[in-house]
Amino acid sequence: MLTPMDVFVKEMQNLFCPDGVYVMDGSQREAEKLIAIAQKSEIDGKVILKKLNGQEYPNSYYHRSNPNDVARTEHLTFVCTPVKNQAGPNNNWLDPKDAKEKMNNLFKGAMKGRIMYVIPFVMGALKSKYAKNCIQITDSIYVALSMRIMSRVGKHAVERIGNSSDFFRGIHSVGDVNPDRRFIMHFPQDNLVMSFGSGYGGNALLGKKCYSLRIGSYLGYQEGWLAEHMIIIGVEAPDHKITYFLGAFPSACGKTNLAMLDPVFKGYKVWTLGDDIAWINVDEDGQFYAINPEAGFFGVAPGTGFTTSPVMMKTLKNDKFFLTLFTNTAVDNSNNTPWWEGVSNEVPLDLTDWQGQKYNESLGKPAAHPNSRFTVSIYNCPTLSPEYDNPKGVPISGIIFGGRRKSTIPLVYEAKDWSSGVFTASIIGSETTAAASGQVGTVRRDPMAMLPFCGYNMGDYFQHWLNIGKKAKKLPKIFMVNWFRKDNDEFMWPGYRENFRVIKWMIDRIEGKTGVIESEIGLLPQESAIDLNGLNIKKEIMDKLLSIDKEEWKKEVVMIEEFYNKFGDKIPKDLRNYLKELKEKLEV
Ligand code: OXD
Ligand code: MN
Repeated sequence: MLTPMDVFVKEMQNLFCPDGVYVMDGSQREAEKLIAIAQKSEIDGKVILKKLNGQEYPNSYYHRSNPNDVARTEHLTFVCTPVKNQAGPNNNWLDPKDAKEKMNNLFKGAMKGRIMYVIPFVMGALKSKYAKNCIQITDSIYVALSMRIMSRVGKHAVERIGNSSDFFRGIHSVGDVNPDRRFIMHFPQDNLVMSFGSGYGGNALLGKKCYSLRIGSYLGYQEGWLAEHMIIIGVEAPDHKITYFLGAFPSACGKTNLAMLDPVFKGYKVWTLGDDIAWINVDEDGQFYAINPEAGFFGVAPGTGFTTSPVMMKTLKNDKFFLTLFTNTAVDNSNNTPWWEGVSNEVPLDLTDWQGQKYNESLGKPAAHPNSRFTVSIYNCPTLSPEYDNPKGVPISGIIFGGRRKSTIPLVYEAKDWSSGVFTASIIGSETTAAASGQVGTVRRDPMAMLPFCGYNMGDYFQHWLNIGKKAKKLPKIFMVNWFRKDNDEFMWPGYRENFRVIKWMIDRIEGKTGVIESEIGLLPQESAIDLNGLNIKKEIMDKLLSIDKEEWKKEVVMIEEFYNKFGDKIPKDLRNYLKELKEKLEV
């Protein structure tokens, strides 16, 4: 008897016409075999994987992508719901029938001369009732190997799926990596993603943004949970009490650094549970619990170094897991190590840039692509929380939202309660970065840091957030932070490890140890409530960091209102009321 999985694989084989089919079992032997093949195979005249210096970076390999395929392509990403307004103005939309026809035409025969890899995987710990079963099809060995780092691939997933037809279907082919024939199509109602023409992480590792966020957020909407673009950390105090936080920031705002923070204060420790995605459930007691569905980090390399991100550097240099990948960094030929801006102060003399050319610093371009990445197992992380594999997840006491803003947003403030916290998160704006193709540095609204990842109408999503708050009994506190405020083009707050000072204040708030000052936008720390011991920062700067500039906020509310208006009456009444109140307070 054929299982639904067998039927799916057969269907894919008939569609793609590959030379062979390989079903991944997740074994060590398989890993060695695939790595060996990737070292011998070429794409566009480039070997797929090159071994790096194992003394410096154990089990590490280098991959150079097609230069046209280096970031997520939001303009080519679609959410295909039966009715357009279900996808909302936050998504590109196509009719599901048309989208499937388009994709099937691209897929037809696309794997001739190639192997079709079948990747059974689980997002979440195998024993977790919150984990989900998935199958991805791909013709990219780089994608297949990356999935072995980022998720739990192999026989256990097949066993978990068994005879069920309830699994995510992710169908992927790199095609000819032509941006004119590149599409990432989501079908939330069918638990299905079709992706063609890109090998880039966010477009091709379908368990990540595509499933765990876009499809996941829709499943959460249906099933009563949340799939969020969030880190998960546990902060251990000197008395060993651990407070768990979630943190949502738009791409490349230092989320990964925060997930691995090395606190400035003695006796504190940050335990890492995840750096990108959290699935949040409310348990029988009404308490928020979060799991990280992923098993690895797909992090931005530039800016990662021993001073700024010591834990990540140790993760990259750890030899626990069998494979770490570096994509589109430069390579220092003197010792065959990956190199990127920020990993060392000096530019190596004999450097090959991310496009394979001898690097010439005088041309003023970076050697590593600004969105060059490492793909590394979470089990390599020296601060991995012992609770990471806990099937239930960890109980959440605080949610930190943030954005990258030169002005307007104070260093930190707290929302009065859950629903005003939902409002606060719904109005996040952030300057765009290199993680997505397009203009860098302009402010765009990015509610909950989910704008590119919410798989349904964001108006409905806001309502879902409000509803979840009603379902829970013990609600986490909601905070908003901005590490990036500038004065005369200089960052006012030192950031990095010093951010822990703000987190410590949050713990004091959660434990009711310190009061607040009410402002137009929320609750601000009392004078001297943030521990600045040992930090040389002027009082005027601190005052400015924690001040509200009404004139700036008056401009902000205009942008917020414009954003809200795109969603028409889908914006929940409560949120409209908060905006109205804010305008009144600002005397707009
Ligand atoms: C990521 C992103 O890659 O958010 O995590 O773009
Ligand atoms: Mn992300």
